[in-house]
Amino acid sequence: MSPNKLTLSGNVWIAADLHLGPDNPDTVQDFLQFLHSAQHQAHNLILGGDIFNAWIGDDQIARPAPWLTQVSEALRAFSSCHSLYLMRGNRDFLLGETYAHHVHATLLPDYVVLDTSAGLILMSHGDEYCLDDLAYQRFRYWVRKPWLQKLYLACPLSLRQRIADSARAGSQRGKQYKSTDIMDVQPAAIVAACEAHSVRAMVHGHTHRPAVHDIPGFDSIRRWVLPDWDSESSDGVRRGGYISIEGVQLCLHQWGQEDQCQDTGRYINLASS
Ligand code: LP5
Ligand code: MN
Repeated sequence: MSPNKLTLSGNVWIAADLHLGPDNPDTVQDFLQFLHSAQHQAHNLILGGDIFNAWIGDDQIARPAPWLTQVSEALRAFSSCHSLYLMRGNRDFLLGETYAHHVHATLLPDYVVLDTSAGLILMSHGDEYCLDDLAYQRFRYWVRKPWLQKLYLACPLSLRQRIADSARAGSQRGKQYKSTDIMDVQPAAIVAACEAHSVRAMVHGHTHRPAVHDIPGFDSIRRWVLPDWDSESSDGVRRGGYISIEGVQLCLHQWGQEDQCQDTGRYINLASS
């Protein structure tokens, strides 16, 4: 099996952009509830990046915060009799094999072609397709350098936390001056990725703009964007959801909204057409 191909039998649930952390207690509780539901309905669960709000290294599991203990125990309970897969995002690109092993999960590469009952689907976190966001692509270029990650991970956890907080603050400031367009995926990059892997469906997260899109001019390619999770807002509106793959049907589920379901038999299998 190629490292970027994953054959999944049975139902698949995919979620991303949970942003779990000490400042998001209600979102953590919603995720624990979601995992409980997934136990009874999904054979496979893929968490597609930005699982954590800022991951500063696997070694934090040596003395985990209570919220992380709760999440890790729930993930281990799920993976004790289901298949669990973790993909890294731009907030948790430092997730490693140690944590994956800790929760009995498989760590996925930055993109993977899922071979599912609904056909072939290209999946990634999605940040790598935001090519117009040059500041971000520069950031991504440097923080993916193994030597820089090694240098960072050699720092005390307290210093790593301060650096992460600084990066988060820098990011929040930077986004204030960016147009929403450049913080979305570049359609041409999506088409190129789908054609490179002979697939007609992509699932990604990162943009926090959940929807099902045709690509302009390429109506045979469909892009599914995963919901971001946020249950902390004072107005009580909870953001969140997931994509399910059952039989030949893909469904986008968002809290408080109608499910968007599509029978993928028509277009998804480029290889079989
Ligand atoms: O994350 P979000 O949603 O706010 O915005 C993202 C892009 N920003 C990022 C930065 C992350 O939020 C930072 C997470 C910290 C993780 C912990 C590890 C920290 C250091 C590891 C060193 C090996 O991803 C944002 C995009 C937006 O998505 C939409 O796509 O626009 O990109 C930017 O804001 C680009 C900025 O230039 C990022 C500036 C970060 C400051 C870097 C200083 C710290 C580097 C430390 C090096 C040792
Ligand atoms: Mn992201």
